[in-house]
Amino acid sequence: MEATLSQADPAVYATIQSEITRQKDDLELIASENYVSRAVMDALGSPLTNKYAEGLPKRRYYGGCEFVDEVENIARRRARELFMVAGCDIGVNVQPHAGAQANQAVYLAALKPGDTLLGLDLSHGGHLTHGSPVNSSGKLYNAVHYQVGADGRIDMDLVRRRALEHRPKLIVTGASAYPRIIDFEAFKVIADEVGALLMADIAHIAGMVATGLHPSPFPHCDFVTTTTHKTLRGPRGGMVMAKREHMPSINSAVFPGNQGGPLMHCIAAKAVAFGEALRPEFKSYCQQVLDNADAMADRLMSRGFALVSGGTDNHLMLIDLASSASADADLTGKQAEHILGLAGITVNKNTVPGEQRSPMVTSGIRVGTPAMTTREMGVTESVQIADWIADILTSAGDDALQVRVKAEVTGMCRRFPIYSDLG
Ligand code: DSN
Repeated sequence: MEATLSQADPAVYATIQSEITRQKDDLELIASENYVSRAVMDALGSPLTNKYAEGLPKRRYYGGCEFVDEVENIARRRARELFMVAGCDIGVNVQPHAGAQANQAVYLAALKPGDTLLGLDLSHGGHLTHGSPVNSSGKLYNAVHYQVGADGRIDMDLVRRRALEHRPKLIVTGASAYPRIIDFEAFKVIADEVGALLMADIAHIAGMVATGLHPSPFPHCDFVTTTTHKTLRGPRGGMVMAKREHMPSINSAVFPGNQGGPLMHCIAAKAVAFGEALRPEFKSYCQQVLDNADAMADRLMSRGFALVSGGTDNHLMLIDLASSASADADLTGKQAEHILGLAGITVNKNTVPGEQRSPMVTSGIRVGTPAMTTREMGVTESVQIADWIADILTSAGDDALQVRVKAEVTGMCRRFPIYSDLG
């Protein structure tokens, strides 16, 4: 019972050590990833993982919940403080295990099987859980989609036309690969015109919303879902917020509708992360995330790369390789991800609007600044990173260049260390 992980299970311990080294020495540019604080990790690794606590604080199906009740209430209180706007009373459920479960809970609360939901097309920046045919949201519900226009921005006229044509019960806004501000107010006008409920999935932009650097979905939206581990920099997990009148149906959709016992160690870690996000330093961090993305986007464009929508307003950008003057026209997202990975730069391949290739190949890559900014890298480093990306993508197959860039990447990462006492 008292043996440490290294003593009890050297095989698992070794993989964790290798992953710590990878996180320390490689440049993490996956737009949905970040580095949590040691305080968040301490909560995650705590004995709260042992506790069953189905139900809500003071209304549990198990005994011994007095302390986990307290921690869940702290998490709910802090989340409300982060996302509440004046004059709009909201409730919060911090139990969803992930963003997908948060979205499922809203659908279960708002829709019946066969009802229509209208969301952003996956290949135009949407998410699997916004009605993809391979996800339960596209199997259980009649999912229809809107797209971005030729300028790479959500086409609000098309959203309105689709809404008038299909009369959805729920309109879903939010994205997982969309680089521009989302106009929640404009969505609300359309939702009201067709009598639809409105949901925003702010998983990617939650940090900016919490700090006022992106417009809030409240009071326009009925439901707001998020993950807690992207720009919000908390543990992996999800959360649903809703206007107060929807909370009874949201709470029962989370449990018993979708989930069993909540993960109380994750909820404690969410509470810690929300506390961190309420501090003024977190707003400075989110502003730096935006400044870094802006600098990186500008440099990539000046090096001849085409970005979907011609730039970014947020923490991410999408390089459209097929439209980039500088990239080899045949270079796929899969190949780009691979050769950047060899140079210690981690990104993900991503579909782009009008995609001709499969999601496993793609014509684009998604690049984001939340994790590198947590290391305290700034605009100078962002420009250097953009140059490395441009060098690698314009010289596919140049092994010597990959080796040189990899060494420089490691050097930069060591100047901006993380988890100094680990690994
Ligand atoms: N996998 C997340 C992302 O990378 O955006 C969304 O679920």
